[in-house]
Amino acid sequence: MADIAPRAQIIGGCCGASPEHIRAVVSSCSDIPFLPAAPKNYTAISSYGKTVLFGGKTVIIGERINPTGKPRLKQALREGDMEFLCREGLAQTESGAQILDVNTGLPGIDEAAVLSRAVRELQSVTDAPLQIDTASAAAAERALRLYNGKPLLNSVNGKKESLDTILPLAKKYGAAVVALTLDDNGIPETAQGRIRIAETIIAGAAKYGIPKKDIIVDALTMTISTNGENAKITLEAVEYVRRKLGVHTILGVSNISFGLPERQRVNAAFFTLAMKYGLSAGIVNPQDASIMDAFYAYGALSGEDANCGEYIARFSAVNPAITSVNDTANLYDAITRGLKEQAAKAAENMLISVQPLEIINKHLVPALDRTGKDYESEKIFLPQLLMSAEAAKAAFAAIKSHMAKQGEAQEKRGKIVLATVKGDIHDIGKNIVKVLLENYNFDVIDLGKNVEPSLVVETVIKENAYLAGLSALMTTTVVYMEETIKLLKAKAPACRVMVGGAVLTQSYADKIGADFYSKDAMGSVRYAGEFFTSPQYRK
Ligand code: B12
Repeated sequence: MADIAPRAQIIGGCCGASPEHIRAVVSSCSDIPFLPAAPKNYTAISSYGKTVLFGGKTVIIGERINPTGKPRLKQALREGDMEFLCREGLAQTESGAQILDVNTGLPGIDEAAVLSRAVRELQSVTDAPLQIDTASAAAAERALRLYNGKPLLNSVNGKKESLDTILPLAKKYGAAVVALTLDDNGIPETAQGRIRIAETIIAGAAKYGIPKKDIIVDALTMTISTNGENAKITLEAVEYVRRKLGVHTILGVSNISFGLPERQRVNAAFFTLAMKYGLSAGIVNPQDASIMDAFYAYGALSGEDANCGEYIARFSAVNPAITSVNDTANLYDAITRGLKEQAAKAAENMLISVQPLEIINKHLVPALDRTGKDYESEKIFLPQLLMSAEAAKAAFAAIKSHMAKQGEAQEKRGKIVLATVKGDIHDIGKNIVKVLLENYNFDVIDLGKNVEPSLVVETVIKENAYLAGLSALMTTTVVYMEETIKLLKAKAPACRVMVGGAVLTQSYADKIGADFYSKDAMGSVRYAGEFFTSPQYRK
């Protein structure tokens, strides 16, 4: 930005710099005058590496990391399942969220501990700035302390206790703060009442040295299902605060439709109106296509989106994947981007005209290969890898149910014990093998993943199975494949072993004593078919 001085103001050294080095730096710079940073009038929220400015197009804040009305998120918070939170965060930024709201308030959990963990984990996987959303000052303080950047603290309100505890925290950690227009008398039923509270908070903040630019007023969205004036009251307050007080505004949009059917329609219309009235930031569900459609259409209509460029990019045929959550993305794209619902839908659509195996070999596996390569080269990280795996599984579930419908009940053609070996939790490939074998009427006993060699052997003996299939995906786990084969040869010598998995090769399979190797699942069907009809196999 033009008014940021293009020269270093502070020079230092990190853990590798010795005292002599620092001394030398200080002495060589001592005659450079120090220019204190000039105050700037931006309202900005930042992460370690990304800044979001308020005042241009309405800022999209993702609302989905908030347990209210979300049983799956509640469960994740109770179980400390931070991967789920990270996935929610990444899915929202993928859909257009610029800031993520993080609210972990739930009865019976240690909110301070969970919120700070959530902040730590989220900021390790996304560079989207966070809005720390809590009613507890203790939880806010812990989270603010470890946050990397300038956070948005949600929230302070007009009650004395809130002003006295939250504002000092915001000042101490340099946070911008959301000001809720309610006080000891509740939520005023007029725009004027809410504006008065906003003014009280702004004045209170000034006493702590918090400038107006760091206050973002929430004039509170109340549902129109209880009072037809509610939208008007909120919008009038938004307009006044933004235009007359010159202070930024924020609203949680979805509450407007509480109690109504087809809520997304009302939400989108209200969001459009609010943007027109001066809404600086909306806390919305960015995965709701109607909300994002309204956002892009408004940008084009208001002229904020120059030449309708963003609108066209979103809706042109070039980028069909994001036109709407309901639209079909192509399968490869949906898997690499970790979009579970789209992946399932894309697979279902493909099944109309493409054979299941072709979908697996030409779309599903190559997509996972791409993700694997991106993971290896650190273009993506574990949460994204997990999201891709989830998307692939969803696509495969659709393929599997399609195949089940087509399969006919026939006499079983032989029993096969199947497992992903010890230490390895990759089971997508093994599950494909299983479904194909079952589809060809083999009787599969699936021991799952991370299976001890001894369990494979015990099952083979107990079930009197003459064929075992082992899968391994990592260089660190093929050793257990070898161990399992050795144990099988010693304890159940009549049992044949077929192996597969991305890390294996024919020569390695030979080296570890496997009877058959295949680079794909169909090979297992061929081998099983030959084996169960061969003279070596006696029922
Ligand atoms: C999806 C995935 C995951 C998912 C797994 C989800 C699941 N439920 O399976 C998650 C995110 C959980 C995961 C975790 C990890 N992963 Co991972 N993962 C992958 C990825 C991207 C795709 C694997 C996959 O499903 N491929 C698609 C399936 C269909 O292919 P397939 O398994 O090879 O199966 C086909 C054939 O091989 C054959 N086949 C398979 N089994 C069998 C068996 C028989 C009998 C036969 C005949 C044929 C056969 O048929 C199948 C269909 O054609 C691979 C990269 C890659 N390209 O392989 C990395 C990869 C395997 N993962 C890797 C790593 C390092 C890990 C982690 C250690 C990461 C971490 N730091 O935590 C953990 C491992 C945890 C553990 N202990 O196992 C590395 C392994 C590196 C190595 N050489 O050892 C890879 C190669 C990524 C990379 N390039 O770095 N991973």
